Amino acid sequence: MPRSTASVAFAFVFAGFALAIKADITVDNFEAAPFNISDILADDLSVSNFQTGIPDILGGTRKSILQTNVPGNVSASLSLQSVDNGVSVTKVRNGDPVPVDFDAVISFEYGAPRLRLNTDLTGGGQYDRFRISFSDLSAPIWLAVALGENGVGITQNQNPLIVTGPGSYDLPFSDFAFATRLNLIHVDGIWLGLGFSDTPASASFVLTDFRVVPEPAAMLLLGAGS
Ligand SMILES: [Ca+2]
Ligand SMILES: [Ca+2]
Repeated sequence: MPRSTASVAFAFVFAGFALAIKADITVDNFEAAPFNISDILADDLSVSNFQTGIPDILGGTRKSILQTNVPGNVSASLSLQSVDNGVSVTKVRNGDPVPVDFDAVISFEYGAPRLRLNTDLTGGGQYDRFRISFSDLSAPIWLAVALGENGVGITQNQNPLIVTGPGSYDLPFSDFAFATRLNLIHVDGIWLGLGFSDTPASASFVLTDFRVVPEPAAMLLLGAGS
């Protein structure tokens, strides 16, 4: 009975699609709103870029902030040319200045302070971690995520995540210190920070995705139950 087989197959496709949609929250997939910014030490200030109305990202706004802390330069650009686009970030340090914590840092802000996301990051208890993906990385970088709730405060992951190569890195919510009593179901702002260390003098990475996902085992159970 070809027709009923087809409807059954269709039902499975739709069921799979519904699960895929519920399987995570895209904070930013870097698939829209290209930009290009760069910074040099000269003014000792950061350079930023604020974009609004971006489809498919949480809250629809992205603020990108870039700063070099040593003589040299750092640049970031998002161009939409590949299947999985990402922000390409490159730092170059001139000479051997007195070492600082980071040669250069880049961060991305979603929501606060200009917008209150008021988002339930757990998706009703489904999700328990951030997942950040890189398609390219020439030297280790430091990664941190901070969360803000309006009128409550800000909290950050306690153990900095060191990114050592291309791939996806998980940051469980359990790694955040909730001393400020920030509630994961009322998150207003999300901040992702990435820092270049002082070795080597030049380095680069491509950040392709930033999302909230379930515990991997929970996802397997979900798949088994479908
Ligand atoms: Ca500067
Ligand atoms: Ca992407």
